[in-house]
Amino acid sequence: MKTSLLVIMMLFVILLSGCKKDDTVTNTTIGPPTLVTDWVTITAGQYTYGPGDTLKTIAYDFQIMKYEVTNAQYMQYLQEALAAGEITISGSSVQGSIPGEGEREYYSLGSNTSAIKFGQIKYSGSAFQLTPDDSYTNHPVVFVTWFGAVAFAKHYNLRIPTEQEWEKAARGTTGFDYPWGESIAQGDANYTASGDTFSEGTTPVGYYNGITYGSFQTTNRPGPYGAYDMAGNAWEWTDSFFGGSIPTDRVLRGGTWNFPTNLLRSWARNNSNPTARFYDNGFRCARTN
Ligand SMILES: [Ca+2]
Ligand SMILES: [Ca+2]
Repeated sequence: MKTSLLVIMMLFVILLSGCKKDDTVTNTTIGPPTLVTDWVTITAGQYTYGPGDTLKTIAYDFQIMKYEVTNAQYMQYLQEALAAGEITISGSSVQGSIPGEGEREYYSLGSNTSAIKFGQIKYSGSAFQLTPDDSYTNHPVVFVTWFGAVAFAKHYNLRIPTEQEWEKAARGTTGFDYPWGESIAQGDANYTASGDTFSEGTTPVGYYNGITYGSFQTTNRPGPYGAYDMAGNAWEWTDSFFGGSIPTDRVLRGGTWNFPTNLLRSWARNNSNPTARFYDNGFRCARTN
C-alpha cells in the first residue's frame, strides 16, 4: 500500500514537472521582436508635394516614427539579429540577406576617433559597443546602408516610408519649405554651422524642442503631425527609387548636420546608391495599421 502510494506520488511529481516544462516552453515562445519607440499618425488626405506645392493625396492612414532611429535602437537590433542568425559579421562589415537582394552590407562597424561628433558601433567579438562613448546613445544611427535600414524595419515587421509618405509627414498641406514654416534659423534644426553644441556632428534626436541647452536656445520644431528632425540631423533613407539617370539609387530626405539649409527643405530630394554608408545617412520607420 505504502509502495503504491509512493509510486502515485512520484508519478504526480513527474506529471507536475512535465507541466512545468510545458509552461516554460510556452513562456519562451515569444512573439516577433518589438521596437520600443514613439509614433505619430499621419491621417489620410491631401498634402503639398515638391517645390511647386502640388496637391497630392495619400488615401490611407499611416504612422511614422516620431524620431530618427537611434544608435541604441540599432545596437539592440544588431544584438537580436546576430542571435537570430539574421546577420553575419565580416571584418568591419555587418551583412545579411534580403529577399530578392541577396547578401548585402547593412552597417559599417568602426570606432569614431575623428573630430566629427557622431556615434559609430563596433563589435568586440562578443558585444556591440558605441564609440566614441555612450553619450551618443540617443543620436541618430548613421553609417547604415539602405539595405541596413530595410533589414532593421523588416526585423520589427515595419517598413521604411516612401518619399511621398515622408513629405506628407514633413509638410501636411502647409506648402511650407520647412516643417514649421518658410524660413530656418539657428535653434530650428541641425544643419552645417547651425551653432549647436555638437557642431559639427549629429544632435540627439528631438533636440530641437524648445529647451535651452547651456547657452544654446532651441525652438520647438516638430512637423505638422509631431515628428521631429524631419529637417536636418541625419538624412533619411526612403523606399523610393530616385529614377531619372540613376534609376537604382534610393531617395534620401531631410538634409543633415553636414549640409546647408537649402537641402533641409521638405521637398528637397537627395539620392544615394543603396550600398552607400556615410556619417550622415540614417532613417526612420513607418507602418500602416
Ligand atoms: Ca550643427
Ligand atoms: Ca532627419
